[in-house]
Amino acid sequence: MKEQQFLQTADKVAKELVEFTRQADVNEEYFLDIIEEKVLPVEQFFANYACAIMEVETKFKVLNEQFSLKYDSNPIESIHSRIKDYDSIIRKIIRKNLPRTLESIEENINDIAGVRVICSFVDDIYRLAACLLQQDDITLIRKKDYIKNPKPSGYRSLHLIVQVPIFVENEKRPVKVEVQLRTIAMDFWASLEHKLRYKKNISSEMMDKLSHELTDCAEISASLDSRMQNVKNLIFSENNKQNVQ
Ligand code: 0O2
Repeated sequence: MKEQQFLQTADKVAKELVEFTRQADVNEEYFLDIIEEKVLPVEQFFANYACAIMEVETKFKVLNEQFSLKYDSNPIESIHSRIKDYDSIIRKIIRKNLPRTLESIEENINDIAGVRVICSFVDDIYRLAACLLQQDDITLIRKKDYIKNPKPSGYRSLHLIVQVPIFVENEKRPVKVEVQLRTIAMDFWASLEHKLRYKKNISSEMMDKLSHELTDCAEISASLDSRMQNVKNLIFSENNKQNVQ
């Protein structure tokens, strides 16, 4: 999927360039120079992020297997990854008033590569995050805990910006990846809220009312997570008692 997204993005950039050179009526040699100078670095740029996603996904898959052996349950329900599309990157760079260069994008946009890990329980989120961060090739750049401190909208998730090395020929490159860890309930709320937020033709009074309703729903979802966590804790402690007897 992410390889497909990467190819679509690279293809779009290449087509735009072809169109530009066609309209500018430049010769073939000049066109090939431009491809080498402009298109190949863009392709390499996105390929680095696709590789970094593979690295981080593999780390979570390995942790899932190990947890399953140790605790007899899989902490990860699913993993979804994406590369931010070219238009969104450009919109973000314009919004932040940053230079429109690959170097500036690489330095300032932290969520070009995104890995979303959907967990069963809240404690799985913190355990997985701790295990990822203690790996010696992972560097934590930034952590935002929207579970302990939810956003005013009600949004909850643990966000980590990490740097992971990828190995290209003889070179090692650090690449940033945004990891979002959430429970099924947090993901359910965030996905629906995201869909509704972009609905148009809604009056501002109605929008206010709906925002309050969505924040209430987020609290219900948080309470569900907390009750499911309690059920899990009770089952585990009962199990442990039985094993001791
Ligand atoms: P997409 O396509 O979902 O990835 P920064 O990257 O630091 O400049 P910011 O705003 O500080 O930007 O990042 P933040 O708020 O820590 O995380 C942004 C991402 O979190 C969003 O990505 C969403 O995925 C998610 N998110 C944050 N707040 C909400 C919310 O209220 N509702 C929902 N549904 N999701 C939220 P993007 O950029 O929207 O794009």
